[in-house]
Formats: sequence, structure tokens, C-alpha cells
Amino acid sequence: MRLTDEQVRRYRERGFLLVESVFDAAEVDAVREAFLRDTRVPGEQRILEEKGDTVRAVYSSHRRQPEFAALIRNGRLLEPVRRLLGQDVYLFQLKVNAKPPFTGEQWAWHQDYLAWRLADNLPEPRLVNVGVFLDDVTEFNGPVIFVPGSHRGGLLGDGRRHSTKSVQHLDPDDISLTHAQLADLVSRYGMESPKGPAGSVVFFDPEIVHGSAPNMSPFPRKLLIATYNLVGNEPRPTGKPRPDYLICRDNRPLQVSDAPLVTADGGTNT
Ligand code: 6CS
Ligand code: FE
Repeated sequence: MRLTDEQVRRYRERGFLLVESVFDAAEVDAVREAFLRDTRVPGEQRILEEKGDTVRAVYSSHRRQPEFAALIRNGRLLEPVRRLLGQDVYLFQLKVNAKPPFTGEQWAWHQDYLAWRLADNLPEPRLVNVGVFLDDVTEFNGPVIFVPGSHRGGLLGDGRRHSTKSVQHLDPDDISLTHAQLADLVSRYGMESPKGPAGSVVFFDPEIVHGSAPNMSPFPRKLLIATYNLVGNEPRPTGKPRPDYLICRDNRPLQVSDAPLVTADGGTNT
């Protein structure tokens, strides 16, 4: 998949770009199945919601599930990312934010790059986030809300606010923007929440301000986020690096591979 010059221009100007129905229903089913399988694997990579025991997020499914390993190399994701970053890229982080029906909590307003600067000493914001909708995203199930253009002002926060919610991964609550900052930004830029059918993809900048409301609907909102980093822009942690399931150490450039996510017999390519 190739982005048009106009799409690239919009991405740079607004900080995000929605492309609808990039993956078909069978492909989405295969990844969704793989996710379900992965939520049953115990370990630190699985983060639960504070109340109850529903899954909030799962990291690094590409290390355990072949459908995810295929997806991150798929040309429909990797070609646009290489175009946006300009050179060789590797996978920096992969997670699925699960937002289950009724119990999926909010993700506070934040900028991703702040987490990676603070926790990993990542030199530059030369990454692209790729969000793949694993469910239909509507106004009801807690879509991500972006402040278009807010990536162009650089980092707005400066430090960690509190650290009650998370140990290894930084929950957005720990680095959230203040109400005053948000009000000011929104008065200048407004807000937008890309919505669309499962299989749609949203590319977004590591410095764009974003967040999302709780999911009080009966519908899930699973969002896979693959973050690609420019080779050469690896973290330079001053202390102990964060674990590999959170921040991938394998910085070998990814090659496009269009291995199917689904095999002809309807099974997955395990
Ligand atoms: O700790 C991290 O790496 C994560 N924290 C935030 C707030 N955003 C990016 C990343 O998922
Ligand atoms: Fe984020």
C-alpha cells in the first residue's frame, strides 16, 4: 500500500491519518483470534484494569502469536511507515489496548513520546504509531480522540506526575496533561476521533496529544498499536533498560513480507 502525497501532507500537518478497511474481515478475525489466545498467556505483558480482572492491555503479542508477527511486516503497514520515516525501521513496541465492553477504562490525555523520553531516554520522536482497529470503532465504544496539529509544538509535559497505576509500563495517567493545557490546546486545534470499520488503520505521530473515554457500551474496542522506530534512534537508557516485552531490543530493519495472515483453509499460518 502506498500513501499519496496528499495523505503524507495531511499526516504531517494534522499528526494522524485514517485509512479505512485496510484489512478484510477474515484477516481481522485471524488477528482477533490470536489476541484472544494471547490474553490467556499469563505474564507481566498482560495488564489488567484496576477494578475487576478484565484485560486492559497486552504487550508484545508478535513474540508469541504468528499472526501478529506477520502483521507487523505486512506491506500495508510497513510501506507507509517507511515512507513517513524515510529510512529503515524496526518494531519498537506492540500492544493491544483492549477496552472491554462496560469495564474498559479511560486513557488519559498524553503524548506517547514523553513516556519514551522519560522511561527509555529515546533520543528523537522519529517513530510512527500504527493503530489497527480490531473492532468497529464508533462514537459509543471509547474511540481515541486526537487534538489535530498538537504534535507540532513538541513535548508539553515535563515529568512523571504520579506512579500509582503502573510499574514497568507508564500508564497515560502517570504523564497526563493538565486540564489547563488541554483546554488551551483544544481551543486552538479542536478535537477529532477517527472512526471506522474493523480493519481500518490510523497512523499517528508520537507527539500528538490524544486520549480516550471509558467504554460504557456493550461493544468491545480492541485497538492494536504497533510503533515503529527509525533504526539509529534506539533508546539510550541511563539505568536498567525496560524489559524487552515493553521496548523491543531487536533493532534489525524489518523487511516487507506479505505472508498471509490467514491460510486458504481458513486457519491461520501457524
Ligand atoms: O510505557 C509505555 O511505553 C507506554 N506509555 C504511554 C503513556 N504511551 C506509550 C507506551 O504505550
Ligand atoms: Fe498513547
